[in-house]
Amino acid sequence: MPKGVERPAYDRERVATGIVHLGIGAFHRAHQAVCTDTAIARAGGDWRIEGVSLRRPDAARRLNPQNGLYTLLVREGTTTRARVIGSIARVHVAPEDPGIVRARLADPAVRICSLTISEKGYGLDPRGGGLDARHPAVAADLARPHAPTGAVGLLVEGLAARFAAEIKPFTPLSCDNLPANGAVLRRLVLEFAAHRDASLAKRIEAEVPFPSTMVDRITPASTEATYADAARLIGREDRAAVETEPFWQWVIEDRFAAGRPVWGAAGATLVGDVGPYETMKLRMINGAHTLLVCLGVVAGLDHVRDVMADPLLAALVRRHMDRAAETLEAVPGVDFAAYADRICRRFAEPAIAHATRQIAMDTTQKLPQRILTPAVEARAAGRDATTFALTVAAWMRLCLGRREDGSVFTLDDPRAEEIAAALTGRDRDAATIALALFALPGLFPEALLADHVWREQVEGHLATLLRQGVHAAARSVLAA
Ligand code: CS2
Repeated sequence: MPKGVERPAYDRERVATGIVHLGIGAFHRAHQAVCTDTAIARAGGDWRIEGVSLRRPDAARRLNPQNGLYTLLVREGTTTRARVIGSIARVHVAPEDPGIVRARLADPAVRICSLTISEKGYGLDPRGGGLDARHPAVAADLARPHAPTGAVGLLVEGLAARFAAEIKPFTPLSCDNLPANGAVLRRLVLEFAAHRDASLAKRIEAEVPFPSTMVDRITPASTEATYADAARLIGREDRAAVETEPFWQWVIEDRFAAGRPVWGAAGATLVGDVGPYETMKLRMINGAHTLLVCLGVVAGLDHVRDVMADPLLAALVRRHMDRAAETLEAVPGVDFAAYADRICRRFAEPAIAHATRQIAMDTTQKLPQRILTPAVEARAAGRDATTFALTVAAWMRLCLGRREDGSVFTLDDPRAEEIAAALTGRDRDAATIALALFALPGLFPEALLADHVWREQVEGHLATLLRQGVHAAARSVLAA
């Protein structure tokens, strides 16, 4: 191993598994797995991670042959630092090994089951926030609860197995960008469990904590450049390498059924209430992301940094952060203006190639918490909600699947078919497009649908986007 590459500072073989993680993608490897690696190095504890892929085998194929080890590249300016992370013990592929997740979750040594399964993995009904029985994994698991394939079904089966064997429950730990992610997961698990057996639901309700967490680290999907730099820096091929920025933040509600790693000693923040941090992060970072990527994709800008290199668009992004901040309650120790400045620097970082298409994925799953809920609040408080309206218009423009230069792209969204059906024959005129997309069941809150002034704003921005383009729309909002 070349000098200067940090390696696990502990004997991996002597550290047993304490965590099962569902959804072992790049984000987990750049965030929680790193913090856990540091925590084990600082204070020991049997807290290594067994990852689970719920669908594709890629992560297992890449990580298992190298005994779970992988390279974390941290990029900033012209520097790329490599660190080898040792916290992942192995990866299971749930579809290839049905029963493995249940077995691992029934192991008393496993005390936490964390998740990064993305917004769409939860099976959340946008209408009421409960379990969506039409979600493919939820529907399949409700039909066969003892052979689950989705996250919620697996958690319930795992908890049921623990109770049956008189083992203390593990703590489910959501690390996805959802508001009150612990409370959301709890509701879904309880509703699912109640379908199986009311007493199981009661027991989960009484005995299982569902802490919420706020996670933050910009993690672009790995590319050939990631693998090439990893190979150069560590001196061997690593197709499991991930790349990220120096900044990271993890705020965790400190309620665990059977302990946790000393994540605090590794830089995480343990608090009693994650809510204000989560709302701030979702509205300021993720909301601004959604605005800038919808515009960026349409304008043919491939990376977040390209959007931020355009002074007009960067000013618009900053304006949106300020408007988002106006909807927030105070967060201990945080100055929103300084927080926004920092996010702008992170977005603009030239060393980070974060694809606008990557973030624009699944926007229907992201709009409610990032844009629509704060828009409702801003309107109710009589505040300016123009940038929220522009974001919705930009998403509607994105839904047309063609850029300003006329080139086409595929909309990557679980509701893409519905969107395409709603737009068939209607994709020319702003008013018709807006009407069709406002009618998507469950997406827009009633308060916005009934707000004619705001709807007209959306339609107006969409008309500008269609006729004059992204820059004209940005200019008109900044001038207002
Ligand atoms: C992004 C997030 O893909 C997205 O929707 O907004 O993944 C974002 O990069 C992270 O939340 C940053 O912490």
